[in-house]
Amino acid sequence: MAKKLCVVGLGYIGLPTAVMFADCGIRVLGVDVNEEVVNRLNKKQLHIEEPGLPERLQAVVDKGLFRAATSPEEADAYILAVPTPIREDKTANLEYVRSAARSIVPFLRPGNLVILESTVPPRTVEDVLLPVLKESNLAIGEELFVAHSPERVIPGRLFAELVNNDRIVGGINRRSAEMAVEWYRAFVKGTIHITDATTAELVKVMENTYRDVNIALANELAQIAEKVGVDIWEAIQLANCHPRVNVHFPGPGVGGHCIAVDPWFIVEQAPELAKLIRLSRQINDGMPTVVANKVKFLVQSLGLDHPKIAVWGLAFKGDIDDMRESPALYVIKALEANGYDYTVFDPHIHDSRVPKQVHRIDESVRGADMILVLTDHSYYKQVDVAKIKERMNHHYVIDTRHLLNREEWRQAGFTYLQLGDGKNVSTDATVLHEVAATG
Ligand code: SAJ
Repeated sequence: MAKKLCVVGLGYIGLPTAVMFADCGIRVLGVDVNEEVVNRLNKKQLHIEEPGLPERLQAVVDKGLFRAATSPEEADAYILAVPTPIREDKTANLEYVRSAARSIVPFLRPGNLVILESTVPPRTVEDVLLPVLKESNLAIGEELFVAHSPERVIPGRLFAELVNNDRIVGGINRRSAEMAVEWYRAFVKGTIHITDATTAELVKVMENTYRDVNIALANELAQIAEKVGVDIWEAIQLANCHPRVNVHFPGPGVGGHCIAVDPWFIVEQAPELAKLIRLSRQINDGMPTVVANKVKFLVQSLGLDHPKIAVWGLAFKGDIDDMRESPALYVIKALEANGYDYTVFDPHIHDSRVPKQVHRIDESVRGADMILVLTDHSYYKQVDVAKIKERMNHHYVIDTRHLLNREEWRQAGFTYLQLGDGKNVSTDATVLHEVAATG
């Protein structure tokens, strides 16, 4: 009989992971508290977008290797892939981890393995998960084996990364880690590194913190570049020619449920020591305001009484449909607070909760004074610039992502402003001045 795996949490990580195991011939039960998601998955309908997922889901449901349910069952191993949101006070809310763990306790049997994949503050396995699992009355580490193996995949390239990335497996003891490695061997081609659970927890949040701190540095440098008359995008390209330098890219802020959140999990454990980490979070969280101020400056320079802004992008990064913690949401709030009229166009997101969303690019720019690029979707690079221009009232672009072809837009008659571009701003400022003067 094929081995059976129960994956609790069928979101961006749990579902692709479950499908991946099923694809390897393992019988997988996916569990989610959301009944609608469960019903849809059993009908091979998806609630998330990820290249390769539709085909894979269809195949494993058809083969009878994957089904979804709202409660767990007995299995050989359990993977917990539930959200770990952050509270208002920036501490981790581990309630989903606790309730997922409680939900499997009645089904646990000697020899079972429980793997926590959710990103958590260091010590969560030891201090939060194990106390719940002890309620099974199984001897932890002898009858019940427990590991933390953080997911490290990037949305949009998830399946390739699930297979090819190295994986960290931290066990509460050696046997737990070895058992987890045996499971992941089913599809992981990267190296699987063994460590203890707490180290694995820190490694995961360290990786995202490294990225956050580096993005904060890029955002700070972008603002400095504007001040000293340098194009930050050119400067980064040149700096990165150095073999040991990898400056990250500035932008409207850091979104997603990982990089914008995980550094706080370190701050929570050592608030007095995590100074640089906290400051970096604050710099990145301040970027939507920096962007909104740019819009305000342009509106005021042009003397527009009723500005209309075409916002391009809701997702937190390019070519995905995820808007969790997206900086775009904060920029939009600021535009609203300033009383500006705007439309939002994102080819990947159709969400009725988002106000003023339009579903066609021509609608987004009709009567608009400026385009504000907030997400680096490839779609925006392929638009017909001349047609866009025809529909607009004034012709300005504020590109916070260095996404569009500046020369093409300029030649078409647009004034093109980029976040961090202090070199070309002077030219633009002259144009702004002229436009303002001629009305
Ligand atoms: N961003 C910048 N500048 C950059 C890079 C990114 O502003 O130079 C912004 C993006 O636009 C986005 C945010 O940062 O808003 C995060 O995007 P990302 O592509 O850096 O990362 P995520 O959140 O999609 O995925 C990260 C990845 N972690 C690392 O690269 C260390 C991924 O491997 C993890 O699996 C994922 O977090 C996670 O789940 O923790």
